Amino acid sequence: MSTTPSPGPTAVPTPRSAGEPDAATLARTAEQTAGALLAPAAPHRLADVVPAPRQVQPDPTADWTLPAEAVITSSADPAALAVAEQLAQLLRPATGYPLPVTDATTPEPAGGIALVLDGSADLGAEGYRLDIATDGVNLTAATAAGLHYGVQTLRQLLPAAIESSTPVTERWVLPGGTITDAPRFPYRGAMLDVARHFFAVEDVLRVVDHLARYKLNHLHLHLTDDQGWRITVDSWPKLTSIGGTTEVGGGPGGHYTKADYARIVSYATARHVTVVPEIDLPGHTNSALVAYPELAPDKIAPPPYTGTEVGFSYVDPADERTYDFVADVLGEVAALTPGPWLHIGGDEAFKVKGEVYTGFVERVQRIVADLGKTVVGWHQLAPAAHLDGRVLQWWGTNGEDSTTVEAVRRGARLIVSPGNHAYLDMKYAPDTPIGHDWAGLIDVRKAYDWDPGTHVPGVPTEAVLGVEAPLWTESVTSLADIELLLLPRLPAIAELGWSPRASHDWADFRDRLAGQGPRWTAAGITFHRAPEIPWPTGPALPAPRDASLETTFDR
Ligand code: TNX
Repeated sequence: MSTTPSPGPTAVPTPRSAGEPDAATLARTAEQTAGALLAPAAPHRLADVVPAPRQVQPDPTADWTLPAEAVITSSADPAALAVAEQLAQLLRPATGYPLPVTDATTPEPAGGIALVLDGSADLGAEGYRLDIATDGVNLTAATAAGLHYGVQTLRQLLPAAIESSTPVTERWVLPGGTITDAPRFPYRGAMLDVARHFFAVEDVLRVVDHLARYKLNHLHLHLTDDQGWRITVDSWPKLTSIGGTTEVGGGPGGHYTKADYARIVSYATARHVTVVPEIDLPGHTNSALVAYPELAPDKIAPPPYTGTEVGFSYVDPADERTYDFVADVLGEVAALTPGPWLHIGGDEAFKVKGEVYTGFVERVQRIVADLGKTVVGWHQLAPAAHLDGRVLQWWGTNGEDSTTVEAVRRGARLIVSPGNHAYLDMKYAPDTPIGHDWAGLIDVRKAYDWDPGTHVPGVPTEAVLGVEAPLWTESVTSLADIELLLLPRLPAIAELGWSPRASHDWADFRDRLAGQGPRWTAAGITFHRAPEIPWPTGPALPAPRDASLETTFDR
């Protein structure tokens, strides 16, 4: 924490010299004047990061201010350069600085930010080391992913105004010291249900941004459900032309073309987020049955469904045509999927029981394996035979689950999404305007205070691949709704996935989380002002740059 006292309200003198100063001189004068007046220089500590870093060594003598002429250098590797360019894009709007990006073959200019890929650095596949010193910033990682995570940390260490989309006058100080960081779990995700309500590509990209900000690395898209089918399948075109035209509440629905979907995947990939597509089978399939009645057990098209009940629909497990359908759909989805996972749902197929259900799942699991992908499914898959690598997504609300424990004993790994802690569609409080409460209310503390590593009794931490926060969208109709339910709980789940268990501390988390509020405000992001979080009061942003010439600073 800087000890520089705040100067308080002070009038900035209007610069006047012989002749009219040009715009550049005016801007520079304003910046210097403001730089001298704005304080405190480093309003937060090196440890004020969400999720909490593994190791933080502050050096209060080593604060560094980003100069207007700073250059970002990067190892010549294209993926590292891409991270460097993203860093520049994050910093340019608010600073107004040019921040050119160059590869490391050019001599490193003094006082810049250097991104260094160093395979010999003992930082793991996703770790990084961030050194902030008086002569500049060095970010080191073994992979571009590690650099990306270091950039997210660096971003949070700058003043909140860095989130502004237009230039503001601010001293862009980073607190000095070293952060050495790496995640606890390899799988850290969130799910967006685009089936109950459809969301435009732009909305999904914005969700990817929120994930990336908190070092989450998987976006699970729930692409199909009773109320709508959202992804083009060329070999079964009516899935979208008919099945895609409905949603909860009777709205128009919609679907992603393959080009749309590829755009989501490439945007996510560039932010080190792996997309996990889910085709929910054999239940949750009414929209497919409307389009193709031949898949229905009675071969009669059901009416389109726009309500919110679950568990009534299923594709016919006794008809070979169903397996052609599954193979075609999963084949086309796999072809759009660079990541290793294919999620096959499996939840709430109440009308497909016992051996018929497990037989169906076992066939679908083999189809996935033959496509070279790894099966993920809701934990209802547990009784089906094990298949190498298989991952179960556990969404229970009661820790006891002997069927899942047995599946883990046979080799399954677990993604933990407890309905009563990680479900982002649960209300925060009785007066939350949207959301459910079937798994209880989830305030921020409830979202934070549990341990994915030990949550399911009998499942060892080594079998836990990670954690995921699902957002079901029966009651969610807009981007603002999505953000209201995501923030501030998504960072809580992100911290459970990333930070070492030893750092788990509600009071400390609450204070660090509070510091995110002004960032969201500055970025125009909706969030729930949870009453248990000490959100800072006062303006989120300093004055816009132009106004700094004649305005009064009141900070
Ligand atoms: C249960 S969780 C479901 C979803 C609903 C959700 C509402 C799970 C695997 N299935 O179909 O949307 O509850 O919270």
